[in-house]
Amino acid sequence: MLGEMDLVDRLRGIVGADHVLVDDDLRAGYETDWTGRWAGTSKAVVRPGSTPEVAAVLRACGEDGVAVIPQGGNTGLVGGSVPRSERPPGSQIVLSTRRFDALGEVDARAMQVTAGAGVTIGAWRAHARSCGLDAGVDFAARDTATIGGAIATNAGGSRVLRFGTMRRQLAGIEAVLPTGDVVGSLAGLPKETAGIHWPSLLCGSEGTLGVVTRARLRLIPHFPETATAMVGAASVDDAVELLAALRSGVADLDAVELITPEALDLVSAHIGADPPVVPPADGVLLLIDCAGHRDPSDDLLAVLGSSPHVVGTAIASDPSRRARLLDFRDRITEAIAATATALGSPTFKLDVAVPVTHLAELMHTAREAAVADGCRIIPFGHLAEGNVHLNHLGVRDPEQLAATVLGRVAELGGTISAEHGIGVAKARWLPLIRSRAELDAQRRLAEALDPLRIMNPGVLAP
Ligand code: FAD
Ligand code: LAC
Ligand code: ZN
Repeated sequence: MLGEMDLVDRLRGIVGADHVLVDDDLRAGYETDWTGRWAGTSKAVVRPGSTPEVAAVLRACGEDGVAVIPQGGNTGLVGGSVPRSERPPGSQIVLSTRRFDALGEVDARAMQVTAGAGVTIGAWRAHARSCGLDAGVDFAARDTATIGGAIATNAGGSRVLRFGTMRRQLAGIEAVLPTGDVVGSLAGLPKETAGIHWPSLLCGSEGTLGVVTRARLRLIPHFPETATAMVGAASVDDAVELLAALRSGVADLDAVELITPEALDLVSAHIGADPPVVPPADGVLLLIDCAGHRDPSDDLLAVLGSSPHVVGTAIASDPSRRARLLDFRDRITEAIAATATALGSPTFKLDVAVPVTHLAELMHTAREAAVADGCRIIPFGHLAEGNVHLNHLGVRDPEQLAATVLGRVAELGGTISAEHGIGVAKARWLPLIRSRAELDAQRRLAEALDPLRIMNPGVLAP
């Protein structure tokens, strides 16, 4: 074991002294997560600027048995991107990918682009749009969340219904294994059957198997004609019926999102705007987004007009009115965070999904559990994937609340992590949805790739 200064000095030698942050105030922004719930102290924040530098950093940390916490935009909501509070500061570093911010030229013929792991989702989208194309993944943290973080968490967002999660956008990957070996390809072949497919293995591994440095990303057509609707439904079950009608009747359907009255109240106050549709008592709102080469309004209106499940509609196709409608969905998490800050206590977040048929039952369980705890619940989410984000303010007994809700989710055939990842926040509940055999196999795989066990300790590990 080499001394503390030795490792910091060697890291300075690898990435340059300016990119090894050791002062408390310089490290601070990298050491607390977006929610304020998770924080820890590290020996240093290291910011490599090239793939060989990442490899050398991982080798140096391996030699000293120092853990590496990969970090992109630090917008993750499950505590996986910041140092562990229970570990000694000297035993862990943060490896920030923010300097991997290069975007290659758009390959219009292949409809692909190569992006550094530190490129933001918003920059990927803007780059694609500047060439008449678009990005298939989008979510509210777009201007901070990175390609590497989105791959590591297999991020979802609003367009999953049409274009899938981050996994489906991946045509190639370059990553550094904990041993310092570089794997993957950025050639972007649409298909290849030759053993391990690195994008498949690494996507969703939450920084436990290696550091993603670059990715070859698929691009989608840019659909300039849009129609967005805010619609009321009398119940979650009615909303699910309407979802089915939309999926079969609207060819250019991009997103069907769920806004509950609790979320609507909060976001309306936060953005200072009244919603054009008020949900019926015990009902919900749907935010429906369509985009096509031709105006999708007629298709959308035909389905909404013939559905018995619609109670109130506002529709917009011009960009500014559409953006105003989308804000009621996009800015809910921000509104919840502002409320939590005002209350001085972080939100207790669950991110669950069940088959849509069981969504109403799950929502009922979640609301009852919140009443039993005495906390305030703000549910919302991605209706098309049966995915609700359950946000609890002022929770008294998070363990009991989680046991009730996550236990029911598992019974209903759902998942305890639809898109945010397991991180450290959900690790203890992973056995609810993964068998002992699956968890053992996952551990053995991590040990094989990371024999010194330096990558993101505690994440994905019950
Ligand atoms: P970080 O937070 O830095 O890291 C997340 C995880 O990935 C950590 O475990 C980290 O160790 C690992 N990691 C990061 N970079 C790398 C890398 N290069 N190589 C290996 N491992 C790495 N998520 C959704 O899926 N859908 C949404 O709709 C959505 N909306 C959000 C809205 C808001 C307002 C906020 C704050 C978050 C939202 N998120 C959403 C969660 C979050 O933005 C995503 O999980 C995102 O993918 C994280 O990206 P990041 O760059 O911030 O990653
Ligand atoms: C959203 C994040 C929180 O859907 O996943 O807004
Ligand atoms: Zn979400």
